[in-house]
Amino acid sequence: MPYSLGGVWTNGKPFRIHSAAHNYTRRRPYHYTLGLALHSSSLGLLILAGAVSVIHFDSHLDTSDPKVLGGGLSHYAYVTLRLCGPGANVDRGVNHGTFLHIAHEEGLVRNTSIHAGIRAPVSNKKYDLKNDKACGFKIHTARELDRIGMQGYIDKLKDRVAGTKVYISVDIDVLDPAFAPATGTAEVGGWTTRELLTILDGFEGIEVIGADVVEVAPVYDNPGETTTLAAAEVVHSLIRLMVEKPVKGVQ
Ligand SMILES: [Mn+2]
Repeated sequence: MPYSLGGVWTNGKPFRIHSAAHNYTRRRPYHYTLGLALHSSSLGLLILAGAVSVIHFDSHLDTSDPKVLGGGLSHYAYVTLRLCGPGANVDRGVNHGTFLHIAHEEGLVRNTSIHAGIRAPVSNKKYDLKNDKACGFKIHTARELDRIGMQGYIDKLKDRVAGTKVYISVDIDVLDPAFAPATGTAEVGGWTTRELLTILDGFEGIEVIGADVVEVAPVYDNPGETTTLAAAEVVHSLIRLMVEKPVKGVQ
């Protein structure tokens, strides 16, 4: 079953939280959620976070128009939306490839958002890329890292979200299958675990209001648990960002 960690600010009561994350953060005004989830679960956390810049690490865009890639509304996504967004229209084809499109329609995504690590093919290049831009995203491919270097890549991402509250969503398939084989829609040509961790550590100073790591499927992992080890370390980096730079104006 997919495994994920999400962390999110809420002004109200905290979501049910994992004891480890809770112990790590209870002296800070942060609330975290941990769960088992596909990427569609990020929508529930985004509803809690409000209008934010999304830094979306993934090999796929996940802004697909439900009219093109609709259907497959999962029970989990339905329940999440019912719990987190009483006003949300849940009958719109939420799935792990459309949730950012829905988030945009709900006014949750600022037009300062980013995809990073992208390399998967799109079904209709012209339409999908235009739609993606309309959803508020700028695309940075996985291979762009080879061209502009680590610091250049980090700087581009940080410049785009400067001055805004940021939600970081990490689909583990942003990593190359050599480093994260246990995921449902693996794409070759991705980053090493070290590269992703270095990018995340380079975000020091960003106001991270929430985060998640999704699409890890431990049942597909190898005996060395390569994927879950990588995911755990990504989680650690995300928590550190949130703890070290408290978000202003949130109690
Ligand atoms: Mn993906």
